Amino acid sequence: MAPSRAAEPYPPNLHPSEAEQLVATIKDWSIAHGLAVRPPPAVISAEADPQGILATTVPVTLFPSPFPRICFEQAKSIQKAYNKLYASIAQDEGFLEEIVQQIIEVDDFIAELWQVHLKVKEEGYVQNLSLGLFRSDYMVHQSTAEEIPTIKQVEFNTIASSFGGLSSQTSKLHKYLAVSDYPLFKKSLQTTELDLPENQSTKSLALGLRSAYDAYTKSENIHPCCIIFVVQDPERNIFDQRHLEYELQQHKSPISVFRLPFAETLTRTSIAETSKRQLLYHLPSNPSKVFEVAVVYFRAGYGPGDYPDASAWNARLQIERSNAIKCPTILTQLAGAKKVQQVLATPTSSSNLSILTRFIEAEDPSIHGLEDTFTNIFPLDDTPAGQEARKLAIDPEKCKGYVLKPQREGGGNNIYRTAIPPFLKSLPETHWKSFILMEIIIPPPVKNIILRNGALEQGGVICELGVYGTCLWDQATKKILHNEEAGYLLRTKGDKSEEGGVAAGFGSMDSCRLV
Ligand SMILES: *[C@@H]1O[C@H](CO)[C@@H](O)[C@H](O)[C@H]1NC(C)=O
Ligand SMILES: *[C@@H]1O[C@H](CO)[C@@H](O)[C@H](O)[C@H]1NC(C)=O
Ligand SMILES: CC(=O)N[C@H]1CO[C@H](CO)[C@@H](O)[C@@H]1O
Repeated sequence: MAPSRAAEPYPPNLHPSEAEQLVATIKDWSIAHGLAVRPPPAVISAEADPQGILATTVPVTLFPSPFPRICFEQAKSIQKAYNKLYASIAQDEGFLEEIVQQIIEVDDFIAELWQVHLKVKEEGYVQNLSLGLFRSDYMVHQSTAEEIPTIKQVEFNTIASSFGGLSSQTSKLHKYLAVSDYPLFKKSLQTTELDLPENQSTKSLALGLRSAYDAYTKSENIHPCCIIFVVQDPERNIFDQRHLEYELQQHKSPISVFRLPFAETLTRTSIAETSKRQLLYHLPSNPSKVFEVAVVYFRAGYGPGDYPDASAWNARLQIERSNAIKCPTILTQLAGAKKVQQVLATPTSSSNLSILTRFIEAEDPSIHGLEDTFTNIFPLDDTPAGQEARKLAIDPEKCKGYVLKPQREGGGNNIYRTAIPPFLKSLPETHWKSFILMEIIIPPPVKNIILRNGALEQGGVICELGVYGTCLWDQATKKILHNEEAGYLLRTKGDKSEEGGVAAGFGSMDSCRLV
C-alpha cells in the first residue's frame, strides 16, 4: 500500500468554515447533476409536496473512501467470470429446481416464481435470449493490519441491481471536488494525489440494454420497438433509473424507453396473437399508438411486496411468456436466490470437486478467482454441513464469527454474533433451516464524513463495493453474445449500523480512492 504522506489525517480535519463551503458545493453540484432522490416522507411530508415536485440530495461522503487497489482490481477482474457463472446457473434448470425444492417450504415467493416458469415452459418459451444486468457486492476482509486485504462476496444481484446511474455521478462529484474545493484547504488532496478510478456504470449498463435491443431488432418487427422499465410507483430512487434512460436516448441512435409501473402491466401491455407472442405496449396518452417491446428491464418485481394479488402474478406471467428479452427471466432471478449463493459457498471436503465445476470447466482458471471471493456460508439443515453449522451457531464463543441471515428473499433482519444462540433457542429446531449462517467479514478501519439531509455525520465507516456486469446469452445454445464488466458502486455506512442500503436510509453513496 502506498505510504500516506506524513501525519496528514484522512479525511482531513475540517475547520467549520471549510466544512460549510464543502457542503454548499456538494448540495448544488448534486442537484445540478441529478445526484438526487425524491425526499423521504420523514424529511418532506406528502402534504408539504402534494404535486411531487421536490428532489433532495442523495446521502454522500464528503471524500472518496480509501480502498485497497488490489481488492478493486481483483473485483473487476473476475466480473466477467461471475457473469458467465450466473448465465450458466440460469441455464441449468435441473439445478435451480433442486434449489427451489429445498426452500419451497419456507419461501412462498420463490415457489410462486417457479410456478410462473413452469407455466411458460409448458406452453414453450418463444424467446431464447436472456439479459442480465448483475451486481456483485463485496466487502474488504482484513482481520489484522498485517494481513493482505482480500474481497469477500456479500451477495450477487441478478434483478434490479440499482445505483449504477447515481454511482457514475458520485465519482464525478468527487473528481470535481478534487480540482475545485479540496485544494482550498488541503494541498495534499489534489487530483494528482488522489487516484480516482473512472466509473462508467451508467454508460456500460446502458450498453448492456442496447446489446439486447439490437439483438431483438435484428429480426422482423411488427411495430416500432422500445425498451420498457418496469418500475415501482411511487419510486424515490427515480433519478438513478432516469440516468440510464437518458443514456439510451442520448445515443446517436436513440431508443424509445417507457416507464411502466408494474401494477399497470396488464392495462398497458398485451400479447400479439401470433406464434411469436410479441409484447405490445400501448401509449397511455394515445392507446392506438403501439410499440413492440424488445427488452423488459425490471426495477420492480424482485420481492414479495410487489405481488399483492393474483393479477400481479398474471402480469409477471404475461411478460415472461412474451417474446420480449427479459432482464431478468424468472430463471435468472432465481439464480440470484440466497440459497444458490450458499450452495456455491458451502465448503466441501477436499476430496470433493468444487460445485463450480458443474457450471465452469474444471480446468478454467477463473474457478479459483471466484472461490477466493467466497465467504463460508452454511445451511442449518440436516445435511452434514448443516449439522456442523448448528453446532457453530449455538456455541457461545464460535458464534462470534458469524451472522445469521433469513433464507427467504427480501425478508427479515440479520442476527449477529452472540445474539444468534438465544435467537435460535427461541425457535423450534424445525424452523432453523429457514436461515443460513455466514462467516462475518472483518473490514479494515476507515473514517469518513457523510452528508445526509443537510447534516454531517463523521466517524468510522464500512464500505461495500459493488461491481456491475452485463451479459446477454442464448438459453438454448448457451452461446454468450455479450459479456462485460460494467463499472462499480461504493456504498458506505456508519460502522455502528449493521444494515446497509442508501435508499433504506442507512448508507450513503461514495467513490473509491485507490490506495
Ligand atoms: C461430496 O460431499 C457430499 C456432501 O458433503 C457428500 O455427500 C459426498 O459423498 C462427497 N463426495 C465425495 C466424492 O467425496
Ligand atoms: C430457441 O431454441 C429452440 C430450442 O433449441 C429452437 O428450436 C428455436 O428455434 C429457437 N428459437 C429461436 C428464435 O432461435
Ligand atoms: C459514465 C460516466 O460518468 N463516466 C465518467 C467516468 O469518469 C470519467 C473520468 O472522470 C469521465 O470522463 C466519464 O464521463
